Amino acid sequence: MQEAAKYIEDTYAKILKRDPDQIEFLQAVKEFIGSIEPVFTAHPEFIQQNILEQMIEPERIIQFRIPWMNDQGETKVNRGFRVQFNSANGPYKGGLRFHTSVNQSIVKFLGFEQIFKNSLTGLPIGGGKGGSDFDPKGKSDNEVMRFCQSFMTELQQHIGPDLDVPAGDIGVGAREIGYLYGQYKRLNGSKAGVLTGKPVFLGGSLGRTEATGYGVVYFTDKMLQDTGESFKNKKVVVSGSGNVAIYAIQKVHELGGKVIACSDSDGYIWDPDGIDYTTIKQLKEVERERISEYVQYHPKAYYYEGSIWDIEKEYQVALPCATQNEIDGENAKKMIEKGVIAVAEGANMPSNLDAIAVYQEAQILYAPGKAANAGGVAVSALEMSQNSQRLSWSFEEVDEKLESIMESIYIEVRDTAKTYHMPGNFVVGANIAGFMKIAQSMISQGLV
Ligand code: NDP
Ligand code: 2IT
Repeated sequence: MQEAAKYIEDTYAKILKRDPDQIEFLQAVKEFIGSIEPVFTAHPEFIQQNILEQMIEPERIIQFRIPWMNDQGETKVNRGFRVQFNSANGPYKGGLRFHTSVNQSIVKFLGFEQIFKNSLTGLPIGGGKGGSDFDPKGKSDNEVMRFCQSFMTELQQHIGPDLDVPAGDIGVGAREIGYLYGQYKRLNGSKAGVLTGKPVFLGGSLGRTEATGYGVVYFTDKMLQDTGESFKNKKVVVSGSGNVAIYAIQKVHELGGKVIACSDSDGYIWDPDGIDYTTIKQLKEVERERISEYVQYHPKAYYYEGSIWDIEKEYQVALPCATQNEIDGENAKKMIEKGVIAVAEGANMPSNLDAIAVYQEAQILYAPGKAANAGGVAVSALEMSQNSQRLSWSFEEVDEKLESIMESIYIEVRDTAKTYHMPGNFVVGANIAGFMKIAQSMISQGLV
């Protein structure tokens, strides 16, 4: 066995022993280390400095209790987390997720992915992630506000504009960020740069709401164009109907494609006329309703219970924008049968390892989340710049910068895959390109 392969295998065995129950985290690490052997072969100093084990172990994990009171006057307790994973490239940066499934494994997998994603943006941000097992669904605005205040009362001592800058993720949008910022400000005074994704009148950036969805479509468009294709007349399936999905749908339509289906955690809708994103926006952002309601407004559409990836329609582009592990090997095979030529991940780790193997075997275009969904965090970093300069850029300026960042990421990922003799393998391209900047940055700072 080569030295690099053995080093990587031994390091994985160590983390498996340390955290055998952290299924999602182990999966994210496994996907990553599957790509990096050629780098360790070319750079023995990375082995000598044990850079992989340093990178896989978070710098710090904070876990805390969040007591809050519901509208009936009952005391509830949730668990909060912040994983400050890697600060080699700048302040910890990454979202907060509020979902019943949140635990240490989930925040660690998300934080680990975030390191490489943030590195790919080329902007000076480290990697972190946090959240809570609180479920905002069905809660009143007042309950969400009290929860956010309690969450921030604890979190505030660990974050800051130059230290750790959270943002949104599943279950955390402008409403939650507003409440979190209000409580931070009450305790620490006005420091807009401590959170991103803020409502615009609190110092948020124009274009941040749209950034992840638009970004994934910009990335996909570049990838399609490189093979002589485009979104024109393509049928597209987008999973989810939240922040990322809504703006992905809007941008696909702007570029001439037709999104025929989208979903929530209960089921999916199919609309032969193409999904009307303004209805989804109203249902999900304003009314906080279920996707099944869509058919009340669009009688030609159908609602089906179950996974969107069971859809029995032909389509060419899949944009998973819901959650981790929503696509398994069987779903991936079905996609190929239905005519899919490109998959680009708006969500983090939506395809499990079997699904990725199916895409690679079928040689379709596949853009992993850490590259394709980096537009959200990239515009978050632009929001940090605007906050520290105390100015705000127009929507068009931000959107232009976003598109150019997504293009640069695409080119870097594509070219890195070629350099390492695996042209078209964007998993390898994203992992290696993201990794190199962090590894070099960590080594240049010595053991810290
Ligand atoms: P939202 O909370 O706005 O929307 C999430 C959507 O996914 C909802 O439609 C939700 O349905 C669905 N969903 C959530 N959990 C599940 C599940 N277990 N099974 C099926 N569907 C599910 O979140 P975002 O749009 O912000 O995030 C979506 C994905 O994109 C996540 O993976 C996130 O990490 C990733 N991401 C987000 C970024 C951002 O800027 N917001 C940036 C980069 C990546 P329901 O309402 O029924 O729960
Ligand atoms: O997964 C992600 O990149 C996000 N949820 C966005 C993070 C951010 O800091 O904007």
